[in-house]
Amino acid sequence: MTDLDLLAPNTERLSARIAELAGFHDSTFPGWSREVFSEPYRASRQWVREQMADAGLDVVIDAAGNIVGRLPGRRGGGPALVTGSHTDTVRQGGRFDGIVGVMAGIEVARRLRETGVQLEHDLVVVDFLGEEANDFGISCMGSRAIAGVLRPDHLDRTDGTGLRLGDALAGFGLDPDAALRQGWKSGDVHAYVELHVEQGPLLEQSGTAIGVVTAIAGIDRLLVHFAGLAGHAGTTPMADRRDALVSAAAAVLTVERVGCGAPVHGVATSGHIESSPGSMGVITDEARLWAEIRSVDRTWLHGARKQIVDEITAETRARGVDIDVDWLTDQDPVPTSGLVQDVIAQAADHLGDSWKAVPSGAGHDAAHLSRLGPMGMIFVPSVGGRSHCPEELTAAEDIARGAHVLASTLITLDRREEVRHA
Ligand code: HGY
Ligand code: MN
Ligand code: MN
Repeated sequence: MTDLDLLAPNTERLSARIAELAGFHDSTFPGWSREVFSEPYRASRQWVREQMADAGLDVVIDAAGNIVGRLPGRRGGGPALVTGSHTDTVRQGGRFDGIVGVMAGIEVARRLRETGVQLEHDLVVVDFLGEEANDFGISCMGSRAIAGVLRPDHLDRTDGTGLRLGDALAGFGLDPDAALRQGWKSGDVHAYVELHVEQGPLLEQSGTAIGVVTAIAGIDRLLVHFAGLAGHAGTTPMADRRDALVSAAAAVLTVERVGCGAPVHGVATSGHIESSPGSMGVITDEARLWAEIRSVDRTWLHGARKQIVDEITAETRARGVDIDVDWLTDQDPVPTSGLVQDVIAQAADHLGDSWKAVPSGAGHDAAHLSRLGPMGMIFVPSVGGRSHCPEELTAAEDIARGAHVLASTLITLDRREEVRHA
């Protein structure tokens, strides 16, 4: 039996820990809600910290709230093998998105200690703070800080209540100013590999066990402000109206039409509309629309940005409504390391798992970690391709299979002197 086989995860333990973490959720919502800065999230961070310590990791919480566990390697210090993901959820989310990557990383640490296998490089397992899209419009808060791309203007973003992100971080016991300065150096990372549920249908539809991720989609999120003219819904002739809500609704259809026109992987989604005064009998004078476009194809993404703004602006102004567009994020697509892809595929082959190359339509912390070193991602199937909903589900044996491929990939990368940032 080789080391690669030695590190098979304890499936029951891994499954039980994932279920235990799901217990930290806001039960006033259907499904599983553990949004960033929420009380269930605060309580869960202490539990994750204890899990890491119990697995033999030296744990620190950095200024941005990332939980960073380190298992010293034979060489001690130097570039580390890094894995991890996030444990925050979307509102009414599921039990596996992100969680699987953090718990599998902790399970790898446990198996290293139980088997006595010692790595050359330190193993670092990270639970990144606030990966999900949130009311501040800034996802991947913690991994941006680690990658050194969390900016002062990000901290000035406010949520719907006017709370600044910087103040929310401080209220969570963190140090936002220090978070701006805590970026890791590129020499800190030998390689980064993240296990994640696919959140889409490709693996299940093809009956494939492992996804070797080729690229992570770029995500551009926008907030559109519509300013019309309030008036009486009963006496104002239709032709004289400047209805902000109608303009926002037309914009929702334009966003959908742009997404449907993508010749390659490209999608466009409207997530939320707010309107005021929001009363029957009153023509809406203010509306706001939050939307996003995503693609692994940079050219389409940039073209879609322009197309959406041009078309929404033209149709809004034609209704006599004023418009203002704020781009909240402009995250370009990120290719994964070809070398890490090959190592993941070899590990799957060695373990007898079917695999296929797949793009990630979802965004991930890995996109930011790729600034620090060679990055790869391993997907396991999502039942029905569902995610970001209570029905999100990945079978325990599929998670264990992914954790085993993760362990084998890390061991193989550990033995390579240099993992080219290819
Ligand atoms: O929204 C996403 O793409 C990821 O699940 N945070
Ligand atoms: Mn995720
Ligand atoms: Mn997610």
